[in-house]
Amino acid sequence: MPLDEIVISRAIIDRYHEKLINTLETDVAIVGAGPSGLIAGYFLARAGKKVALYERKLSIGGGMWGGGMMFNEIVVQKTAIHLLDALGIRYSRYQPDYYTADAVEAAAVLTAAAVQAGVTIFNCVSVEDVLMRPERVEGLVIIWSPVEMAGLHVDPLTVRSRFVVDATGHATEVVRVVVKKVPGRLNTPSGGIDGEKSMWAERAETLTLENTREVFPGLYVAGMAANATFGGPRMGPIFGGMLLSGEKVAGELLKRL
Ligand code: 48H
Repeated sequence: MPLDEIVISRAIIDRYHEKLINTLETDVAIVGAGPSGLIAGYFLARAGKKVALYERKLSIGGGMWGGGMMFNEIVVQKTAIHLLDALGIRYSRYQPDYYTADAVEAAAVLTAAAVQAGVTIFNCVSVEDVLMRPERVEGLVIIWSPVEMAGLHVDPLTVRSRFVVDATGHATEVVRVVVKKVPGRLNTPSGGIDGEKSMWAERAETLTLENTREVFPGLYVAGMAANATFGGPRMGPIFGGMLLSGEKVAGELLKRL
């Protein structure tokens, strides 16, 4: 039978439509497909929760692909090695407590693990606002990234979720929206975004984990966004804290779902 271009188009439209409809209401909506968002999604989906993950870029993996300054290797400390083992990401020991992994393998395997666990990933989709009921985040407002990039005046769509995770990295974009619209109400020392501090790897890795928590009812922060929100320092191209943060936020949410 000759291949029919219209069947090909119909197959894509039908299948994508199914994904969109199935995720209009979810347990958890994650914003940002960097290491923390992906691993959070992996653990939540593996526990049977319905998870959608929205990523502005065409590529999945956030800042992981580039390693350090585009030297595409990442460093992971011993405390997070169990996560590389769980996912099947290969690594080698560099010095006691310092392990390295190929950044491309890490991003690719993590992405595959999340999708195969059941996370529905929407790439090229930007989150521009939240669904808010008095004093609680209850979902997201989404738009095609190319629409956002072109500055077109197109209204977005809305998805509902029991919890939202801001895993947008340094930008901490979801929290920024909440602060703008409901000023001074975050669960941070200042009530606002305390802001990312300069490099201090040891302290940053510990604080990332501590700062991974609910910052406004219904809204959790994970990964670099957790430090940016609570005023923790940056850590450079060491990724254990990001992975552990994703694991932690999934664990916290599983207690509440
Ligand atoms: C949809 C969005 C939106 C939006 C942003 O930066 P990431 O890799 O995030 P983390 O926190 O998992 O990992 C941080 C790590 O990569 C890093 O930068 C480190 C360790 N830096 C240390 C240092 O010292 O510099 O991924 C976030 C993702 C990106 O892919 C964005 O495109 C995406 O979120 N994103 N997606 N809607 N509004 N905002």
